[in-house]
Amino acid sequence: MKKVSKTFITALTVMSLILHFYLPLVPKFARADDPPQQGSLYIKKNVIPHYEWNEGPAWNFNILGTELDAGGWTLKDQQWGGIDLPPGTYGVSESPSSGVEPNDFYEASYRCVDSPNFRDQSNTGEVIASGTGTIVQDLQLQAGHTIYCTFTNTYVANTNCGDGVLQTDMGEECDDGNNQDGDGCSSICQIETCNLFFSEYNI
Ligand SMILES: [Ca+2]
Ligand SMILES: [Ca+2]
Repeated sequence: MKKVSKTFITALTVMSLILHFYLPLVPKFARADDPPQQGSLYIKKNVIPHYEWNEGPAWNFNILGTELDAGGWTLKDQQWGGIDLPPGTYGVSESPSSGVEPNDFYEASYRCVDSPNFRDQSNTGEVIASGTGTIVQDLQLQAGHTIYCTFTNTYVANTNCGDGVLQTDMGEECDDGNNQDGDGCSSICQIETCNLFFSEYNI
């Protein structure tokens, strides 16, 4: 009995020593009520008129910031991406990715809101940036906040194709004064190439 007590006391001592030296080394896990140390940035793509889900052209989005180069996403109509970032100043730029034809023209605009709630997907809050174009800069992201930016592209038909004036800035490769195919300049003002067909058989 005496031996057991000694063993027990020794075990208690060892346990106490372990707890005394080890516990301070255990990392402090964030509790649910701890304020977030980061903010969130959400980007949504909006194309008018809308496409079916996962259809239509795509755009590349890049996030550049003072804290880090956060990369980006490729998004189609109604798709969105989100990322947690350290507080800092960020910018977002978009560029056509795939499926945007040379004769497709889109008026580009953006609108960013700042919400004091972390990972807020409601797309509501104070408007901190809006305008035309494909680049937004100087977004001030605060810890615990969410900045939600919507990039809208509205399709605009090129009504200048067929007016006989070459407008390369509207994507015209040619303009022969009409909107007909088969005459070397297509109905959407793209150069038509001749297709030569050869018989596969020797008759
Ligand atoms: Ca033209
Ligand atoms: Ca033509």
